[in-house]
Amino acid sequence: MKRILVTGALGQIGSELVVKLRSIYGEENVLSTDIRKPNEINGPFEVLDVMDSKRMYELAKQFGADTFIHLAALLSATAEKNPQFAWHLNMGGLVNALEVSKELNLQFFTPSSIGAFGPSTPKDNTPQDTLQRPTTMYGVNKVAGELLSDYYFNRFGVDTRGVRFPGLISYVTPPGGGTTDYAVEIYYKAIEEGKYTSYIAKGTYMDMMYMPDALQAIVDLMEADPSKLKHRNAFNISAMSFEPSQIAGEISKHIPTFEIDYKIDPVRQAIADSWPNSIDSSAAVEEWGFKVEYDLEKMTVDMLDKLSGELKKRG
Ligand code: AKB
Repeated sequence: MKRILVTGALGQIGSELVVKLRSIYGEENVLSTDIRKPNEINGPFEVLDVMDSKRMYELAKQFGADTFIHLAALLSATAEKNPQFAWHLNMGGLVNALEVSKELNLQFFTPSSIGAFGPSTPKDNTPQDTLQRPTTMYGVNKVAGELLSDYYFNRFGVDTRGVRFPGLISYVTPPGGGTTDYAVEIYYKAIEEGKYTSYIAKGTYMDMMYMPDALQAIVDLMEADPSKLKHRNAFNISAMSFEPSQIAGEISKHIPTFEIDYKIDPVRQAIADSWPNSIDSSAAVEEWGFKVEYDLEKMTVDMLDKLSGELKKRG
């Protein structure tokens, strides 16, 4: 990776990934793009609607990109509200990005998700290669995306790579429209109000990861020796698996008066119930040395500390 174009760069992953990539590869070597302009522009930025394939091609060519990181997509709960639009954006944007990567010979990354699994997938320690019959539009998009990325590698030789992200937790940019978002909201509410009403039921386990580990995973996979990659586009990766009362218990160690109660959102609960409890990341460990630094305990200490500082700054 030397000249990197990122789509969806103002989203939850993109806003932090761009900063990390610029710190490694140089500010001028990372082109941040999004459908909207940021409040403040730091470093190279262009407005890009990923449905506009012509502009996407032109921007990548003008910038002299050698790497394409495609993040623009709707998350699971939003996709369920407007499945037709989700298909249009998630698949249309991905095909455009893969075509540009094929035409300009770019290395390519796009994230898949634990959402690529469904109710018939083995629930615990879900294997790397297993049944994938998701029941959400997001999941359908993710499975199709995994297959399409494999196809562009096998058919056209595009150096496509990807991971199945679990829920990502960070204090910088809140996620929008995901099923795992509760695990971010809970920290905001714990600091601001001392209590949280969870839309996900007690006992519902899902995989999660702290953002610094997710960003490092992207860099490590993109830098990995291609001859070692057997899976390429859909590596299971996870740092922890917990359910709402466990994260609440961890927060209570630092805010002893913190309380959690439950008001279940049937749509997001049904999505969560269709996903694994925990996934097996061993293929990622073996093929490119995937590792994490944060477990629930360490993440909670850092989240509460950094988010308190952020919220004070924001007033
Ligand atoms: C979501 O909840 O939709 C995402 C994901 C796990 O892909 N965070």
